[in-house]
Amino acid sequence: MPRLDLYYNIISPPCRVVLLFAKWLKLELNLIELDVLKREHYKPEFLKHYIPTLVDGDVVVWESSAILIYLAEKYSTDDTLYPKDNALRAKVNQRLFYDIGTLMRSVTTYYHPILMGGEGKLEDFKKVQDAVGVLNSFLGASRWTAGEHITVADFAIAVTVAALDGVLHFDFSVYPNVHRWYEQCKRELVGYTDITHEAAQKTQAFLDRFRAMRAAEQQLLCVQSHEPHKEETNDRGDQQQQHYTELQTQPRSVRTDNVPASTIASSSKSDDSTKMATED
Ligand SMILES: N[C@@H](CCC(=O)N[C@@H](CS)C(=O)NCC(=O)O)C(=O)O
Repeated sequence: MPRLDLYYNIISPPCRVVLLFAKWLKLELNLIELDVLKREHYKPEFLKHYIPTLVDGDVVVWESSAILIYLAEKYSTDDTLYPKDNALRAKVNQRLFYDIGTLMRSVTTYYHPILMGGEGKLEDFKKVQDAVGVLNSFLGASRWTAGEHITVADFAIAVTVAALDGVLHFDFSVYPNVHRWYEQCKRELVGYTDITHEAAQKTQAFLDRFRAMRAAEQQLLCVQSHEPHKEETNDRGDQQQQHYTELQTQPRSVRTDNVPASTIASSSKSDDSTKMATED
């Protein structure tokens, strides 16, 4: 058995995609958990900066879809997961790119202001609906997203749809094909319930920390704005400035303008085990 290191955090949807696919392939992963709020993904020993990252001997792969393809090509005996036939493979690739470039992007764009305590924009929600409508049409004539067999695309898209469910409580009833396929994913993807349940619990803890850090940051900004003149700054003021500077150098994900999209998509509030993330 090869040693496969996965740098990950279960609250991250792309990481869950890899966890689910590894279970399907019955691969044992050596899991290395990184805390993005502590900037652990910027430590010198981990130079890739993004999770999930897979290390298989000399081979390092990041981007969840690239990891799926790598694992399927190297470790699967089932050619249907990532077909060798050109036309079939093109269809699977198209589904994967649609997920990352359209569906997941629409979810994170809409959800970002909500995560920050505001409201999502109607025009962004319409883009989510359009993207789900496209998925519904993919699934109109086939059991899985790219045909009659499950492929890597189903793992990727299932986690995005689960985020839509868990975070946005999206109503799939007007997308019957998506609804049917999503229920099928929940039943058939090995480990789905356990992974989802653990993610929901940990995401809630992440959100609590995230909001506490943001509240502290805002409070300090408020204190600063009431300081009359810089020359009046005393020792206490210096300490506040230092604390503020430290907060500003917290992980990019803590800052309003830079919250990692996929982490966003993993912040939900329900701990229902059928939901992908409390997320997201
Ligand atoms: N498209 C990438 C997304 C990876 C990603 O954004 N990962 C987030 C966690 S969900 C991350 O590592 N963020 C760290 C950062 O932005 O500093 C994939 O599918 O793997």
